[in-house]
Amino acid sequence: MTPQTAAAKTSAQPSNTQTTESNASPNEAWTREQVEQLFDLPLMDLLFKAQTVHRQHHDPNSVQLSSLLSIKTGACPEDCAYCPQSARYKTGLKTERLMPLDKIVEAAKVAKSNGAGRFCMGAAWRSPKDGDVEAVAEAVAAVKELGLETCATLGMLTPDQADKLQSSGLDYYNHNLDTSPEYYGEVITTRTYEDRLETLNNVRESGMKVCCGGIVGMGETQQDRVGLLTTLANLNPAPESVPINNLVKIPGTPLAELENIDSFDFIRTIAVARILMPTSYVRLSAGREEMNDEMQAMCFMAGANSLFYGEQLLTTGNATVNHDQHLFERLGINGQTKPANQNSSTTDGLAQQAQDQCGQGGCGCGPQ
Ligand code: SAM
Ligand code: DTB
Ligand code: SF4
Repeated sequence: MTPQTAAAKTSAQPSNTQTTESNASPNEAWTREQVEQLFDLPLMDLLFKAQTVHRQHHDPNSVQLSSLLSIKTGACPEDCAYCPQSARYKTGLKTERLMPLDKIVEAAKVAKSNGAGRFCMGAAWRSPKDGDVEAVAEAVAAVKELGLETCATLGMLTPDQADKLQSSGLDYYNHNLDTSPEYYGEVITTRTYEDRLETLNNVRESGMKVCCGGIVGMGETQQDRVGLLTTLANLNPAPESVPINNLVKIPGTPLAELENIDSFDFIRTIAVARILMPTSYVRLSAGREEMNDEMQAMCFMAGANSLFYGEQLLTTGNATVNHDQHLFERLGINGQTKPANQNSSTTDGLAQQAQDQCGQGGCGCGPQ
């Protein structure tokens, strides 16, 4: 199935009508050729274009902060070749049942006190049982009470399950397409691209916002990145949140020994995502621990305006809060400490605190 037909399954209308910097005419879906032309631009031209689009729709010095918590860890029946949580690979991961409500709320309070605006709960399920959804819905309501935006990623959902989560107060549902329709079968065989599009449709129909992106650095070609981003951009509407993950290579998984993707190819992927989905949040997601500060700054330049924030992703480490706060301070970036619909506030106080600690080696990045 081509991205165009894949997109057509979930959307009646193309989504790029809001773009002003696009090569596509209004009311036409993005074509692969147009997206390929963006990828082929000289890097400086691409960055300039992406930053121009970014400034038309967003505060260029503001970054949304989402914290993650794995609420059910490992023992997943799926075979996603990148994933430490698949029961098929020996990754040494300690499996955990669904976390009790009080522990989830405790973690959400810590995320909030660190400055996160959104709390995302992840579970290693192929698809949750109705009882699981009930339990997560309770957690969502409790986290929402704290004044945080809520997000969950639990695997495939039925329409009723999506409705249940929506009515508990879930703002976003994360379900990634991961890669192009063509490359997908090389990475996952236990569920199809169409299954994923169906869940995305159920989420959209329920009224929740869609968080959907993918992973780069899985051995895919530029054509596959074109295919992923074209499919995402042609969902209608495009996902409100687009996580772009750089593969975290986990020993024991089939993708553990791959070469790193060229840093500039990663930055290009962020820039093209920004141009194709001008109003979406584009999240610089997994893989930041391996990126230096200059690369992250180039990703912000390319239009990334959201981060996973906190010492842990789901099962692997992330950049530390102190390091991020210090980086924001050095770049003059405001971390959005509140949901988008509340008064904006910055992390200046936290940044000062982090800089103090950072100078003492507290975050591991050392004095600047
Ligand atoms: N089990 C659910 C599912 O697959 O939909 C939810 C959790 S799953 C871990 C969420 C997403 O994390 C995956 O779709 C993938 O995009 C991302 N992810 C998992 N392992 C990763 C890795 N090693 N590197 C980068 N991203 C990864
Ligand atoms: C997403 O796109 N990336 C996050 C989140 N959605 C759930 C997960 C990244 C996981 C990285 C490997 C791990 O920590 O297990
Ligand atoms: Fe399971 Fe999700 Fe990991 Fe795939 S990505 S193995 S579905 S936890």
